[in-house]
Amino acid sequence: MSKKSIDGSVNHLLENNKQKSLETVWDRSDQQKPRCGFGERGLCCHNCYMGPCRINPSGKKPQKGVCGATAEVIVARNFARMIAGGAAAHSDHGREVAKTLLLAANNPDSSYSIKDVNKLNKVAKVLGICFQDRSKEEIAAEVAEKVLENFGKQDGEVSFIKMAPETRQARWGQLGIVPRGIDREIVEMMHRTTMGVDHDHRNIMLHGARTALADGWGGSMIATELQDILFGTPSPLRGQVNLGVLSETDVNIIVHGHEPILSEMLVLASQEQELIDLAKSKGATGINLAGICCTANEILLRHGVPIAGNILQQELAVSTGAVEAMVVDVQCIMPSLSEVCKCYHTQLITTSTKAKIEGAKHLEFTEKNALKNAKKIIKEAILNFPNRGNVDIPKEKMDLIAGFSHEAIIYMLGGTFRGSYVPLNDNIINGRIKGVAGVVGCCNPKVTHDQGHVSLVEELIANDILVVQTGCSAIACAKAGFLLPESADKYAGKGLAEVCNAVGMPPVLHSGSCVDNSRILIALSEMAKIGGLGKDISDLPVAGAAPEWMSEKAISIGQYFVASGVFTVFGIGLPVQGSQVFCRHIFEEFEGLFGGMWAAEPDIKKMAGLIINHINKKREKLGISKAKERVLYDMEMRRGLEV
Ligand code: SF4
Ligand code: MSK
Repeated sequence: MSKKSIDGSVNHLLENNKQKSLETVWDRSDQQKPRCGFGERGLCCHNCYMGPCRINPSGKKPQKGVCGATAEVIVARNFARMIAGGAAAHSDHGREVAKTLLLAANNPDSSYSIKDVNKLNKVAKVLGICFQDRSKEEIAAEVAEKVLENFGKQDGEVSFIKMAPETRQARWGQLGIVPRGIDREIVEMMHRTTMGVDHDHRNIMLHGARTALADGWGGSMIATELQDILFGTPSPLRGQVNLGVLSETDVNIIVHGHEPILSEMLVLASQEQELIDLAKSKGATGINLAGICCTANEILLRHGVPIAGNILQQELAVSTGAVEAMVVDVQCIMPSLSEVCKCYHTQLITTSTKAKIEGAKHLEFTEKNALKNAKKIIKEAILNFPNRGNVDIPKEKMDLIAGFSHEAIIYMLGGTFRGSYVPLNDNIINGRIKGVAGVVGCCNPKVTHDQGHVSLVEELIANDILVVQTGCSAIACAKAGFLLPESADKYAGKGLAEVCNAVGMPPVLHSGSCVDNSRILIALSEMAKIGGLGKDISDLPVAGAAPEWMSEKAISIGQYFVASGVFTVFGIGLPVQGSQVFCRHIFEEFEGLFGGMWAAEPDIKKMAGLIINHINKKREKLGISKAKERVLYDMEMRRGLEV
């Protein structure tokens, strides 16, 4: 049997689970084979009950749905609805964060407070809110109210759009796709794609771009910026990753999902002496909090809390027998957890009114009862410790450095006095760094777990491309050891390694969770604004990739990257390949519209080749592909590195 993962901890537990007949995501993925070819190509429509309809990909009949919808209309509607789903998830997250900031500002007794005043003032400035001679609570309340308006606005534009380069904003204006209000664009996307409305695939995708921009420059950016205000802007810190972070002697609690509103409170509660004493009274040595998925990235970046694994490791974490409680909020939580938990003592605890699971214990968590309920949850876990049976904790774990918010990248590269993207742009112009790639997204049991992320990143850094990561992709590369400064000498090309060694950073920068892809948008905007690499994001030698994607959120992220001017390539496949007309539109025609376009490439070597070629093409266009080789590593440049 071929290995399901390149991660030894996964293969070890899968082997054990097979003997126990414990079903996991890989078994269920196999049971789905052969998959529906219509669905895989995006050719199935069930938007009304004259259907469901499908288009025959061989060219034979049927070539239209009952209503007359063609392949390109059906594919476009399905793709656009994925964007709407992803944008809704990220933006609803952003809304909860904004409500929490408002609570922290208005209620001094709440469990939340304003941690990063610099970031608060910065955001207030972008929003046009006065921050001089005012209390941080006053400013925060106005910031929260202003961004909350962004969700329900009918006209105008969402606030953070103005952080994009002017040329980019002008392009969006010409295309008529500046997002007006976040909820409005998502609703309109659903309306346009319901039966009998928008039947022009190009027009559908223009609004698809607008909806995705409402996510990247709206909901996701609100989530990231306001989380930084509430919980602190990440800066580099050490942590550990993989199932080996679970403890044989502590009470293990895993927090899984996306919103740090919950996980931050669990971090606080897990440090309460009273609860640590309770854990000891039950025979444990202490409390060990670990994370899975994006909420893990959030608390890793701000507190160094260890990460137990990425999305495909959630069932396996339970099957170690060492987890007293799996606490979940929203997104990427498999309903199968309930079945797996039944085979062990693990208590599955749901916390969001939006996300309940049959068989789980529900302890409602709101921003109003936050710390009190976090303590209650931790106590549940502690009381479960005596029920623990045999444990099988894999030995695999790896050190890492995370916390590269765009502010931290500026500081790393430029120091306190030269804090800007100038040194990064300089190093791209002089060719030590060839370009930057954002490698992000999920894992998918259709392909060998983690392999796409790790192989792609290895290839890119070897070619002097600086990699910025988020989500499960960052966790995969952390497990492979790429997130350590010493990996520069081991894996990076000579030029990239030289820059990394000069500033002490890894060649792969962990920037956070999926909503934190908005950090990458801000970083790219800054690079464009600084100068030397063109005027727009689409001029930069940069690219995006999601080698093992699976979620609607990934499609929304991909589309906002493309609409922001970034060449973006997805692995595995895209559910659009049933229409050549639609493929031509997003793989080719998009470049003329947005300056960025989609690509789909399941072969990771070829994917790396596409990215490297694209970056080289941009370098050539900027006139920096030749000159740098002649002046590489001269004394002046060496001095330039001493930042
Ligand atoms: Fe079929 Fe058209 Fe209804 Fe879709 S909207 S199910 S293609 S009739
Ligand atoms: S979306 S990156 S599976 S957590 Fe954050 Fe979920 Fe991981 Fe995609």
